[in-house]
Parts: sequence; C-alpha cells; structure tokens
Amino acid sequence: METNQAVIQESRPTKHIKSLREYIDALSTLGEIQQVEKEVDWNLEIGAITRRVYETGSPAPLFNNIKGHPKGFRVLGAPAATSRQERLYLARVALSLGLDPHATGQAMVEVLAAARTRKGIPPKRVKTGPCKENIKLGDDVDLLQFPTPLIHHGDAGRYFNTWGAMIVQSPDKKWTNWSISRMMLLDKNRMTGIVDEHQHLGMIHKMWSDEGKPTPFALAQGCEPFVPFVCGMPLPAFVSEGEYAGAYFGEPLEVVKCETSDLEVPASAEIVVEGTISHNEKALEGPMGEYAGYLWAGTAEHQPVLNVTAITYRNQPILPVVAAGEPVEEDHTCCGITGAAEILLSLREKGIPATMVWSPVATACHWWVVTVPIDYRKTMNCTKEDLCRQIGRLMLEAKLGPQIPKVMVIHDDIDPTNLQELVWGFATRCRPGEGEVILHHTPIYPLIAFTTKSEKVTHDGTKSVYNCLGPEDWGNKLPERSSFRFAYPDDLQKRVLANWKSYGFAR
Ligand SMILES: Cc1cc2nc3c(=O)[nH]c(=O)nc-3n(C[C@H](O)[C@H](O)[C@H](O)COP(=O)(O)O)c2cc1C
Ligand SMILES: [Mn+2]
Repeated sequence: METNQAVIQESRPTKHIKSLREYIDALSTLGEIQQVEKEVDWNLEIGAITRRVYETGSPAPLFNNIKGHPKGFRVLGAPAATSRQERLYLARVALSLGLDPHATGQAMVEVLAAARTRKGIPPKRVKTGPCKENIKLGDDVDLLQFPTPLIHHGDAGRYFNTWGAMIVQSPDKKWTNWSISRMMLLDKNRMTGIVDEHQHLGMIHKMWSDEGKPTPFALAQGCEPFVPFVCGMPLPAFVSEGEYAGAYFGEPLEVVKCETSDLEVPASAEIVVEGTISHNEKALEGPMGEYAGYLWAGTAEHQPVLNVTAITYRNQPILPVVAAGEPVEEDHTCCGITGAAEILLSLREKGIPATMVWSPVATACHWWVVTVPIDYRKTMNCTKEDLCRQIGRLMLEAKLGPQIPKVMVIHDDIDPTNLQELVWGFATRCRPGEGEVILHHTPIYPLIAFTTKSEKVTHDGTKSVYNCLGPEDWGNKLPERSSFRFAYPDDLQKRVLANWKSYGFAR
C-alpha cells in the first residue's frame, strides 16, 4: 500500500486579512467569536474566562464591558487558540496566515517556509491609519486607561503585552525587529518586561546600550492577525520580520510613523505605545504563568524599565490578550507552527530529506517531530540512529535550537498533526534502550519546564532525539498498517466514505 508522502499543498496565502476587526468578523462568521456583554473584571476574571476558553476549545471571547472602564475599551482573549468545532481546530491560525479555515497544519508549515525563499518586501509608509484617531503625549500618557488584565493568580502584575509587536531598530537602521515579549505595567507611563539577550529585542537593546543610549521602541497592539505570527517566528538575526511579512503576502504591509520617534508601526494597529527602553534603570519582573504550563512562584528578575512617551489608539480600541499556560494557547500555535516552518527549511537546506516538521500543540512546544520518507536512504546513506543524531544536531544550530528539548524522528506515513496517530507511532516504533539518542551539553532555554536551577543559569543542557523509525531490521520497509487508510483498497475506502451517512452515522 502506498504511504502518505507529504504533499506540498500551498505555497502562497490566498486571503490577506488586513485588520484585527476584519479578522474578528471572519471568525464571527465561523462561530469562533463570543461577544461578552456582561460586565467582567480585569482583575483575574478575564484571565480565568480566557483560560477556560483554551481548555474547552470555546470561541474567542470579545469582552465589551470591563469594570471601571468606559464601554468600548475592549479585550479579545484567545486570539489564535484552537477550536473544538469539527474541522476548525486550527481555523484561527489558518485565517491569520491568510489561508482557508480548513487548511492543514502541513499547508501552514509549507506556506510559511516557502515565503522564506522569496526576497523580502519592505513595509510601505502610509500617511495615517486608524491608530492615530487618538494621540496622547507627555502628561496625557496613561497606560492605566486600558483594561489590562491581571491574567493569572500569582502574576507579578498586570501584563499589558502578551500578543503585541515590540518594534525596535538597530542603531544603523538596517534591521527592524518585530517580536513578542511580555510587558508588565509599573504605573501610568512605565512598564517592564523580558528583554532577553538571546532574543533579537535584547540583541538590539545591547547595541544601543553599548552606545550609552536608551533603545527607542514601539509596541503595536491589535495589528492585522499575521503580525503576531511573524513576531513569534524565529527568523534569523538581521532579517526584518516586516520584510518577511511582505514576501509572505507578495505585497508590502502598511506602516505609519510614530509620533515621538522614527520607528514605523503597522497602520492597522489598535493601540500603539511609544517610548524608550532604559539602558540603566531596572525593575523587578515576573513571575507570570508561562507557556510550559507552570508559574514559578518566587522567581523575579531585574529587567529594563520602559518609559512611555506617547500612546495612540483607535476609537473603541481592542487589546488582544493571551493567558499563557497549559495547552493549547498562542505560544503553542504561534511559536510551534512558525518554528516548524523555520526548522523544516533549515533541515532541507542542509540536505535532510525532511517531509514535515511539527510541534504538536498539546506538548507546549516540548516535542518537535521531523518526518522522513521510508526510503530516506535514497538520498542519505546512513543508519537510522545516525540520521536521528544528524537531525538533532542540525536542529540545535537554528535560532530556535535551545527551545527544542525533545525531537522525534518518524516516517512520513504518520501525520504528526494527528496526536493519536503520532502517539501510536512513538509507542510502537521507538525501541527501549536504543531509541533515544542523547545530546549532552547543548544550549537549553531556561523556560523549558524540566530544566534544573543550574541549567537555567548555565544554559547548558541535555536533549533527546527519539528514533521512531523502528529497528534497523525493518530495512526500507514498514510492516503493513492495519488501519482504514492503509489496509483496504482505495475504491472500497472511497465507497465507504461516500456511503457513510447512508449507513446511519451522523458524522
Ligand atoms: C504569546 C507569546 C508570548 C511570548 N512571550 C515571550 C517573552 O515574554 N519573552 C521572550 O523572550 N519570548 C517570548 N515569546 C517568544 C518570542 O516571541 C519568539 O521567540 C520570537 O522568535 C522572538 O523574536 P526574535 O526572533 O525576533 O528574537 C512569546 C511568544 C508568544 C507567541
Ligand atoms: Mn527577529
């Protein structure tokens, strides 16, 4: 029986959704938005509701009435979470990526990877945009006018940024970086948040600090839905996310100039906060419930203070919020899917015949699956164990490498986006004793849940690559799979599917 060789289904997006409001309308049509008219409290209630939305696959809540704030100041929870609706599991991601709501995970990864091979298209400056409807400068700046939630019990403060674009530019202006990094309110015109030296935000902040200067930043909230995805994508250093986004859609993204700096922000933004990241003032930041699914009580670190010089916003602004934690939330959909595309591209560039890379969203980005053809020896003549070791080593060289703690290498008859099939493949093909290739002394990201206190400091850790290719003596063949898809003739499968409802099954 033929195996399900991966097919490149899509190389370009089909519909570019150009604002958060257009995105909300598209989601509403699919039954993926819940308007919440009842008054809710920013103090934990929005966080609790959003958390339960993730855990039940409910529609994204749009909170229209928030205690202590004028009506119209809104919050959107779970902007790119998964859905419990049949065939719409990844619809929020698909629409954000400009794809059909039923697009497969495979199609998403391929379309993101394909755009990386095209030349960047820089954003285009336009005169103005809705984010300039209200402009607050100097003493009028008041971050507290927005209904920023206290998301989790135990968070160090109210996190204003969980899904917005932190925009900074290298001092030579050649590299404009857009990324997501959490930012917590300190008071009406100050924030603090993670400025990690291994991330591009921290790299660029270091360039400015080395010149003895603060780093100009702009934080753009509620942009068109692709923006947060490109912000979470582990593109290499010196690649501007805005240019990649242009290449992705085949047209430039529109940007407007900030009021108090030369930075440019997506014109579609709902709220823009402008200011500088201090090179000498720090404040305590964290803890906060994190993507691995835990909150590390008692941990706080000194991070730079962000001083705000201007806030501009659209009338009736919408602040998107991610309540990080147990799967499935946006850290998993956004970083998992964009990261898979980046890794797929880099493995292929290095000669690995990878057909698909995927981080199952239920694993909080702790498992990364690479599929290879059953006859991979046509292009790489090596043992299964060697193949796994090479894949593991190459994956760790990517920017994302430290964030990849466990890799599974499995044949591409398995669809890694189907958790049940993947778990079965892992259970039946990974051999005790020889199926785990250990890579010692590799860089590890301290937010990986199971790192020790000392690994969090040294960033020196251990990774596993699971060889799920079966024993060597299976050779270049798999045993026949006993399943509907593999154990019955094609014409019979088609007939059964066509007759399914007439047998009496509802679905
Ligand atoms: C919802 C969400 C929250 C995130 N929060 C942080 C964060 O607080 N700190 C951080 O370093 N990365 C965070 N990330 C991951 C980064 O956005 C990601 O690693 C990205 O590649 C960083 O941008 P860069 O590649 O330009 O450095 C978050 C991602 C998402 C999707
Ligand atoms: Mn970057």
